[in-house]
Amino acid sequence: MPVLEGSVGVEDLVLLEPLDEDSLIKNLQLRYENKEIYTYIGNVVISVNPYQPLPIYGPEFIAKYQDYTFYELKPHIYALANVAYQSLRDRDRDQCILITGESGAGKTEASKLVMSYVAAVCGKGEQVNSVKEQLLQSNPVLEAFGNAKTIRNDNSSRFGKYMDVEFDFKGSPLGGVITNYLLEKSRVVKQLKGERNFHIFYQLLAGADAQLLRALKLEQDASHYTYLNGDVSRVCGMDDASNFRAAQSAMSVIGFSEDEIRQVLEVTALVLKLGNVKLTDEFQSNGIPASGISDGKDIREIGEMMGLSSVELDRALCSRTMETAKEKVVTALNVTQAQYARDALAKNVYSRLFDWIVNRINESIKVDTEEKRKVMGVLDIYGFEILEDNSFEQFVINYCNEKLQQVFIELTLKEEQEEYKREGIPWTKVEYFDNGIICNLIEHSQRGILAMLDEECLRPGVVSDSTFLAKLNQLFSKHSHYESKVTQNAQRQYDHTMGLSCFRICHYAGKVTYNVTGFIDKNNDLLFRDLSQTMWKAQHPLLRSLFPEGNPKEASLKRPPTAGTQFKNSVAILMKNLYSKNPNYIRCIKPNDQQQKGRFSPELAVVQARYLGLLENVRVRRAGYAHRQVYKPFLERYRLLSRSTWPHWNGGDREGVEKVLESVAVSSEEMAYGKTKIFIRSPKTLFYLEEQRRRRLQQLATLIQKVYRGWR
Ligand code: AD9
Ligand code: MG
Repeated sequence: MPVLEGSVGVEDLVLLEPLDEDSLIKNLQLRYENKEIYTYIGNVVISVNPYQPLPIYGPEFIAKYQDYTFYELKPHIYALANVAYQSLRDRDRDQCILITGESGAGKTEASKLVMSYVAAVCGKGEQVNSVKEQLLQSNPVLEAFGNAKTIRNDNSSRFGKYMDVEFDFKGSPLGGVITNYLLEKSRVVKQLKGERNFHIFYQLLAGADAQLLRALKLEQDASHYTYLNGDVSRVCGMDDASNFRAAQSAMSVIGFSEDEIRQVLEVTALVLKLGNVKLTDEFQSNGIPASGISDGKDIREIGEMMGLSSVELDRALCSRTMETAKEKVVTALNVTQAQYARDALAKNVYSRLFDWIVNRINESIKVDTEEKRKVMGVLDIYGFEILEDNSFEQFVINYCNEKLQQVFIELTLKEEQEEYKREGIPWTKVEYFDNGIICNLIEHSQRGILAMLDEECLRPGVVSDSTFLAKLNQLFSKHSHYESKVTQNAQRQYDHTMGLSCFRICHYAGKVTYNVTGFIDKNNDLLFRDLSQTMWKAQHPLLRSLFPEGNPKEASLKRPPTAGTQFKNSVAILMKNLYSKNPNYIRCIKPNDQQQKGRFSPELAVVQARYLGLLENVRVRRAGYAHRQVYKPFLERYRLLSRSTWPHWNGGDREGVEKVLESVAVSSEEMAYGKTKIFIRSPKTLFYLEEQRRRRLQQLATLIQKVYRGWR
């Protein structure tokens, strides 16, 4: 086999020669430059972001992929969606589609392609169409509230998303459930240079008419708002005003009432206005620093909209009540503390609003039936992140990616090897790295990093990020995947890149250095009780409902789980869900950092290929067989190819398959006979069989026509 066959390389990396990183990347590049953005590794789809609309989507292509089997047409996400949907419908196997890759690689677009494919092929009728519409319309709403322009992607999802779509026994959609993960709420109050806040803020200002703006007490000019970076209020090619109308109409399609939509916009406006509350230095009579609100207009308007007096709000923002067993002590906050409280409130209101929206969508798309359902899950979640400065967010995101890699290893690699063992087929063992040890380092319930962090957060006395780090250093001084300045010094390694407040984890995808500054605070994620109690007193029904813990009757002394524990728990639920399904993978690659069409940077791609474990994936796939099928259906499909098995065959299934493959002269190296299945080594052979079958069917059709004419 030549290295790069024809003008567009090989369509399945299983066929690559020689098999190394360099030829893998060259093959992707060659294909990309010929606008072939999809390539297979067996049944895994690699997708390289084209950054331009390609004429390979839409009804015509959907119809084509619906009619052919996986290897018969060019690689495509539609082919994967088709296999997943058909095996869900016809073989009753729940499916999940895991889409991974770094920011801007095309995950969200891929998930939309999967959804639109499935929506196009899965049943008809008024009721079914209305369910489809609701499921599809959840996207513009979640994108408005959960996406933002970042340096890497103009439409970056700032949350992880998993959506289960549920079908009836015929394969018609009934509804679904969306789970969201870790919205990047710090963006509400601060963005990097060149980045924006969440789209909805700009959409609201650009798209609301004068009357709505007046009702929400908003100025149209984005630069008026402290929480919106003045330098990038517009994104090239993005129409905020029309996206606003799309998001509003999507909310009503889903089933939000007009009143609910209005309340959602009011809360959004409130967040924006909170940022403009100016806090200034004040001093108490005893000279102790305090804070106050300098301009009364904003706080008055906010109070009116929330249904609170500005005195109450002022008190909640500028002071803190400490409760002891015996008494309540009110202390004044200095300006820095009050600003912190204001920003914490804004972040909390927004992230709770986002959760509320997801729940509200779920209420509308919930399936209200006891009948057995088939499920297809689609996961669009942040890829592995190594930034210049890595903090708590990167730590949990990378933890999630370790877990996904574990699913990949368990389900694909192990399953592959075990299947050969089960089937009694000789197998040369492929060495692969089992990342269980790293997952354990992070998640072990007593001795994991997350447990240590929780312990530190809950420990009485003076705790800080550095006491947390000291604890890690002590516990993991000998761990093969943990490093810090202290452990390095102990081993006389002198590494100038390691800061004093950092620790490093050797992830499966590479080493990442995390700065512990802020870990305790972010993990605690506590809102001063004064703020939640005040919000709960608000007359605004939606706002008030976002702070149930503010209700004095509900207020328990038990603190809510930390951010890290919540994340770990939701990842555990996700894993359980994924393990119960048949996985399908889409691995997305970003070809350049400029979001430009036609540019492929091999240096950038090779790093991503490593993170995604592509080479290892090909090696396992190649060590084995690309296709396998139980004897009986295989024989049924191809028995017309042999005179021994067609038109009648009375022997066993396996013998029948042997006869078929003998008669089409498939080389013996190309196949192996397992206990229950036939294994075909390369996709080409399968394609050849399909081609033979099609010809034979044509011959038979012509023959039948002749006979029929003869009769007449
Ligand atoms: V992030 O982790 O949410 O920041 P994603 O989701 O991986 O990221 P996204 O799907 O948003 O990336 O893709 C980024 C941009 O690339 C899109 O806005 C499109 O402009 C472009 N893109 C991605 N896939 C395709 C495609 N198949 N065809 C055309 C595409 N353009
Ligand atoms: Mg995305």
